Amino acid sequence: MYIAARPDPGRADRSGESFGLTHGFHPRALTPGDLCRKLVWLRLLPAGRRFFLFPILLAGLLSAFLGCERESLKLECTELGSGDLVFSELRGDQSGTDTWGQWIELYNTTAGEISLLGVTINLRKLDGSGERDIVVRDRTVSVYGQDYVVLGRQSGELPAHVDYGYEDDFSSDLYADAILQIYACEELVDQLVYHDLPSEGTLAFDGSLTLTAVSNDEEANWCVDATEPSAQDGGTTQVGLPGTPGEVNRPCN
Ligand SMILES: [Ca+2]
Ligand SMILES: [Ca+2]
Repeated sequence: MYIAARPDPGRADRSGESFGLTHGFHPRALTPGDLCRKLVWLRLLPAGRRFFLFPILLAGLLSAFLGCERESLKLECTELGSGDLVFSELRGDQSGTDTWGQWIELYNTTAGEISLLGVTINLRKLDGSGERDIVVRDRTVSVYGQDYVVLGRQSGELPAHVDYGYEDDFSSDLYADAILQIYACEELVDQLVYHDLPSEGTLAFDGSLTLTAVSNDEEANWCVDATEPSAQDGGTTQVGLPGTPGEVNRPCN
């Protein structure tokens, strides 16, 4: 009795036809890429058993001979247009007693909700040193249209005013003078150059102006918000000059 070989989904050709379904099983030529993928899997087998030692060694040697490259794992990301998500307020290290912490506030300029999964904040000092990436790895973090989201230097349980904790990526103080960039799927979404991050309160885009990726490039549109906290800011339990995390900024004048 003839038993047709089961179609292997991994071997479907580019036209969508599956080997075995329409043509019966026809082994195709093994390309160097196929061989590399098989060798990578072989090298992932547990190495603790003597039985696997020889094939693993052979796979390593063959991989090196073929010039196999490890397939990179691609992080899921949200595709955004230029200016969809922009910098709105920064809170750096504070000179006095402070419990609010350091954070970066972003604003969704679009009408729709944006997932922040994979969104990356690139930080550099203005001399080019200290470059780091903060990557949002939590798929539950999103921001509604024309609303604000706060990335704070925290890990673990977050305070109420922080939506995502970035301390695992960047535990230093925010730089006093820096260039910050937002990337989504490796596309630049917004850029901000700032000087003199205050040690009392926040550096905030003028809340009386329309916030866009272009208007926030103008340093004259930013000012220090060192307003004393009110009861609504959680002033009874938090210490420091909070700025407006997650809220529209105060007007500069
Ligand atoms: Ca900008
Ligand atoms: Ca704000």
